[in-house]
Amino acid sequence: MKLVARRALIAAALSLPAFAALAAPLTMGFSQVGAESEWRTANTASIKSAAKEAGITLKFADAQQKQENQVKAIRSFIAQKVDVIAFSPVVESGWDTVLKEAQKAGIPVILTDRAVKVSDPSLYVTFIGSDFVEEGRKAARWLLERAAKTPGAALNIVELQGTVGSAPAIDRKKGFEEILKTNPKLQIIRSQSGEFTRAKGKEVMESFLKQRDKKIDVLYAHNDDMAIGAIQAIEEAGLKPGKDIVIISIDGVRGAFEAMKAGKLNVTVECNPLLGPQLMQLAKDVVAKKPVDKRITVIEGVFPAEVAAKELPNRKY
Ligand code: GYE
Repeated sequence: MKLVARRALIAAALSLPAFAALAAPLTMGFSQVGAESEWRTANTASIKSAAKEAGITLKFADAQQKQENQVKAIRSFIAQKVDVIAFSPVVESGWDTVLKEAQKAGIPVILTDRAVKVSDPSLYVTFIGSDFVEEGRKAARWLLERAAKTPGAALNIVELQGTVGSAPAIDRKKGFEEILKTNPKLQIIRSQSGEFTRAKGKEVMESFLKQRDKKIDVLYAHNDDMAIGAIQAIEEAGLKPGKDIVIISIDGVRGAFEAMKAGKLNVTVECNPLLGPQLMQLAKDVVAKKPVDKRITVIEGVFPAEVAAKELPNRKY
């Protein structure tokens, strides 16, 4: 074919509406939980940079840990007719109505990081995130192994839970208790929410330490930020974190590795926040109506203090 004729053909193809629709960048509405922790900051950065890289137009809304703000954001994404909605639900329940609205508008929904409890699973296409129950089990297994070195010794555990009603708080408690049950000498004596933040973690730990009826041997925090806040409270109470009180937490953020290096935290169970690239690929597949798995999990490890110094330079968040 002559060059001129080929050019004419390409020009005609480019003006076809179907072609234009294919070439148009995909728009994603993303409702984030908030900015409560180091984990969340890394997660947000990963989503924003991956969207850019994938050529996806991202409409990003921070819900400041409030479900009502997430519902508002999702409704506004529906009104703006985005191609796909992704969100990390702050709590598990109460999503049916707004997800039905998205379904009615024909907009697919992808869950990231946290799961929901809905009456109809077709209200979302897929869920990508960690297995929080398994993270709780890993935390307890580490403790059981440590306790096996002093057989028969009783250990009093205090627990700092994440946001009330959130999937990671519910599941990390469940997984931890499931394994803990196998050694009745290990007992949770107090358990309260520290809302996944340093400030609240510190405040709740202070109140645990004030109740002097029982000695605290172990702290299990559902995330590193609360553990870091609690470390401060423990030091202010004149105790040595990591020694007088053994501390176990979850996430594996840089701050936790630094605390382990300083001997103040004993172990962190990894929870990978870098979900952006996978999420963008999923969004493209979902919009293109390719089949995707309903549940996509992330593979993660456990890092005890002994490996902290060696691992720290490799950490990406
Ligand atoms: O562990 C915590 C954050 O949902 C996995 O939320 C996430 C949790 C994470 O605030 O640090």
